Amino acid sequence: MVEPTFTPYRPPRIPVEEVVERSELFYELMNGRRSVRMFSPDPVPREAIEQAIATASTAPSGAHRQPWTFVLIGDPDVKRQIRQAAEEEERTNYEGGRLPDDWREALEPLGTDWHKEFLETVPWIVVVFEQRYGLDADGNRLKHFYVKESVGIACGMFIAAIHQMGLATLTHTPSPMAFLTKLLGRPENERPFAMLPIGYPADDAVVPDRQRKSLEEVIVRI
Ligand code: IYR
Repeated sequence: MVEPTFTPYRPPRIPVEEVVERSELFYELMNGRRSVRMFSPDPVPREAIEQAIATASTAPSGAHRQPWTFVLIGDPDVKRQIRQAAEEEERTNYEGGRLPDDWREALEPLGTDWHKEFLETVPWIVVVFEQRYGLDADGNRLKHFYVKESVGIACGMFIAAIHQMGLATLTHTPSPMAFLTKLLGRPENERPFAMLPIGYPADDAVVPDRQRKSLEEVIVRI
């Protein structure tokens, strides 16, 4: 039996007169984010991406197990291998008939296809792995809880951290992603969760002309 221990939590208190304005400012910041597929090759300091990973790792997680690993890739050769493998899978999806009709139709407005040039253009790729269970130094298994929920929240925080630096990313899930486990040499307790290419958007970047649901469409007040 482990006794719980507690430590004081005293974040600076924001006066109630300021909370609405702050909620608006943060909304404006985040509403300016778009998923980007057209990147600039301009360099981005490694430190900035590592700090964003540190931010992501502050996410809440089931039983505080933090069941995530972030693989940070800057090596052009590894990026090329990732692009090749991702394009091979996506070519089978788009041209080999592996995409179900309803999925193909849902993607049409995005104008995506099997070409993933951006995987080589970007200065950085982060591949997020979920740890289905923990492994200690002796190889003993530690149970993880709410793994997908925890890793999803961490990815959301990572995406927000990237956006607030004025950088862009794409939540990319080349399907299936199993090739990433082998290519990046990850252990058997980890599964690829998402791939996030990161860089400045290209000067001539465009994004699909799509609107977000309004607040009224997503909120239920009781
Ligand atoms: N993984 C494919 C297809 C794709 C799937 C969804 I869901 C998207 O929102 C966009 C693309 C690809 O990356 O092209």
